[in-house]
Amino acid sequence: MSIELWTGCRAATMQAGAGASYGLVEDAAIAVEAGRIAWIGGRNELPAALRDRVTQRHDCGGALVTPGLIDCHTHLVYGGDRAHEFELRLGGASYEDIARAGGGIASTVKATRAASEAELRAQSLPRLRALMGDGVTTVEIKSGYGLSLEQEAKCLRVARSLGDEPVDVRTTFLGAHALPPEFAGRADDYIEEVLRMLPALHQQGLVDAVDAFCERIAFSTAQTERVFEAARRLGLPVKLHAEQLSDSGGAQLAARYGALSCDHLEWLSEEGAAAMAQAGSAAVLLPGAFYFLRDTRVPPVDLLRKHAVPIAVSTDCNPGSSPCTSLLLMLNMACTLFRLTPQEALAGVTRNAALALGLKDRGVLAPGLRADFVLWNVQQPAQLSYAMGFNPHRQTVFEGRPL
Ligand code: DI6
Ligand code: FE
Repeated sequence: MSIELWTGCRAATMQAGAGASYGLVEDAAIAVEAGRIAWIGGRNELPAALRDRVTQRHDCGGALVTPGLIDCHTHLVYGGDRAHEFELRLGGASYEDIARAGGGIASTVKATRAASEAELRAQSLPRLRALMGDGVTTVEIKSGYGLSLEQEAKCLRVARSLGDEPVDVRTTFLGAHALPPEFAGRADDYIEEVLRMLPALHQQGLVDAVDAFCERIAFSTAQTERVFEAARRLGLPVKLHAEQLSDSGGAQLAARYGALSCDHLEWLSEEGAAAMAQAGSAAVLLPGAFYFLRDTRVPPVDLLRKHAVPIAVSTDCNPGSSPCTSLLLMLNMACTLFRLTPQEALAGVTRNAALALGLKDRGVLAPGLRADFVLWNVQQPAQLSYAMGFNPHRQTVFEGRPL
């Protein structure tokens, strides 16, 4: 097998263990074989046996190289937009007021159901491409705007089809996102319906993980638990939208089911953080939603640090609470709004985002892992968090293939 060699760069490997460092390698070389990293280290230390097999060389021109970015929480497949609700909120209405009045998620459900599969794909693709332009090589996409078997299947098929692009798409079934209008006042009946949808969607190969929105405007912990039990029966991992608007103990519940992640967490308690640490669940922080909803309650980052809960950062790309398609901007907001360090923020969109998706083959630059990496026109990794709205992306390498 031939080897391609990338040199002329500094590499932020993001390998854990080196304390609060980025795992920086100066004057690095990255050897790629069959879409995987065969070797990474200082250029002068490249083993001769590998050097002899190099068939193609790439000069990175002094770029900083990081792992491909991972956006581990998005709802990017949806129809329409909610600019009008943005205007209503600017006029004084709250996100919860709008949801209770039948707007919010319900209005996106209407637009999503009305869109054909091709239309939905056409509307979603520019959002995905924007993320890819920020160096994203893996993206998680949730369903949750279809809310019936047929419509959820449509959304998940669109999400899967977006994987034709040079990006790895992971799909999450979020049937328990909101109550569809035909089930108004019958949340328990709708949960029964979700329990019927899940095995069918799983059988169609459309589900990598299962999520729920556990909140006073969505589903209770008891209802969430029924969904988690169903996921467990199918051997599917779970995640949870937890403690976004109130502390309902969702994190403890998710931890009992070994959740890959709990997401949002503005109202997370210490008990919740401890439970997550014990279960090995990642905390996915979503500064875009915090910002867009003008939230004032910052997630308890100190508690997460104290209990050594891995912190991930994501766009939460969705039409209602975070119409955001820039993961780089989330780095800045995670630092500015939540006081993450730039190192924590970058780990949050690489190493820890991989944990939040249960993916062990990416998120750091190390031998044997996927050769997904990004060349940036910066010197210091902190520059990626520092800039606002400036994109220093130079090139993405996806499974060893320069794009
Ligand atoms: N939490 C969120 O932030 C999004 N979904 C969720 O469960 C918001 C979805 C929307 O408003 O359309
Ligand atoms: Fe979300």
